Amino acid sequence: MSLKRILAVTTFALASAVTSSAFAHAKLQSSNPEAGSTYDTAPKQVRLKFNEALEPAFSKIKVTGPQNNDIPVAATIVDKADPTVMTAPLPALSTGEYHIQWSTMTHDGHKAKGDVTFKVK
Ligand SMILES: [Cu+2]
Repeated sequence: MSLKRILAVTTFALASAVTSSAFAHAKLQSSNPEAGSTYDTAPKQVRLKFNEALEPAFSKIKVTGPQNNDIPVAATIVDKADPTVMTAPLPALSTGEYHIQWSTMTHDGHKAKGDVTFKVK
């Protein structure tokens, strides 16, 4: 093979590897509170379930409240028994709209983030 040919093959292989691993990014499968839901009783915890194991050091749940104010969340915990789940305890929430902003990293080093909005009656 010529050097040019080797380079072309190598580049193609690398590009394929990058493309296939891109599908392995963490995807949120379910959340509690659920996106778009309104609750009569304020939820006491955020629980997010992903399709892949999460890196605890890079996994964080942030919550903002009705006035875009930060809602203090004591800690984000990646479940030891099921590392596809992260949770955070919630303080007492009053009426209004809340945004959960999550960020994480899977074992392949890919980062992902997203948010979930819910309301308390
Ligand atoms: Cu990935």
